[in-house]
Amino acid sequence: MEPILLYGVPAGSSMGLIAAMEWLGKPYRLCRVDMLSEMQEPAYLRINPRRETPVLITDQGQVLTETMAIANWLQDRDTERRISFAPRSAETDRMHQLMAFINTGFTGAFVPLWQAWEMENPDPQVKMILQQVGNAGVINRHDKLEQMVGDNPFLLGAHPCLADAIFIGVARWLAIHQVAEPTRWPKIAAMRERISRTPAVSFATAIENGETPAGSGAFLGHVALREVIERFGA
Ligand SMILES: N[C@@H](CCC(=O)N[C@@H](CS)C(=O)NCC(=O)O)C(=O)O
Repeated sequence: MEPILLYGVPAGSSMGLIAAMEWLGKPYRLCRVDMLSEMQEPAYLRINPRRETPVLITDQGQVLTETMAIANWLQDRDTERRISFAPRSAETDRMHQLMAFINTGFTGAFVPLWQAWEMENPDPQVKMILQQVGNAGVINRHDKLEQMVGDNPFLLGAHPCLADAIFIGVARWLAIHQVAEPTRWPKIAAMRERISRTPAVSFATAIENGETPAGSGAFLGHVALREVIERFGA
């Protein structure tokens, strides 16, 4: 079977993994998960007991959670090195370094902002503190990433790789939460712009928006979440 990537809407980080699937160019399917409704249902816990996206159903029908594990699965199957580099190379080490930074501190800095955003009947003081902590963390992590981004067109050179995929799924959260002007970090802003203009990211964004874009040809269609849970859930 083809692997199935479960991606979360609205604005899930998993959008970047859809782009990675496109760059990889091997057949895959998608499963759309509304994080505000479907993911809150008890049935979703059969797929991910931590109630999160992304999730990959592998070609062996195994459920694989966690962005870094899914990225590693893709890297292992990237025999043509379209989104990764030779094992044990300096580029691979650097790619893993950037992926780890983006998936941990950089992504995690937004958590208080999402918590404030999701609060029902919020206590204004609690909400304000969450926003202050979130804004400070996001600014700090952007300062650090700005120092790490080189002068290449993409994070690791002339072509996008898994690090660009993980970055682009999260980079838009800066604007969503209106933390600061993106131009405050010119290298990050230029990188985001370049990655966003790739056909794979346009495709992934259109998929998120519920459109039916023409992609690379690797995408074989959606599978309903109910079917995924029935077939692959615990
Ligand atoms: N450690 C997980 C975190 C994934 C994650 O934070 N997913 C978000 C969407 S981008 C989510 O599912 N959030 C659900 C929620 O917090 O309600 C990973 O790296 O895959």
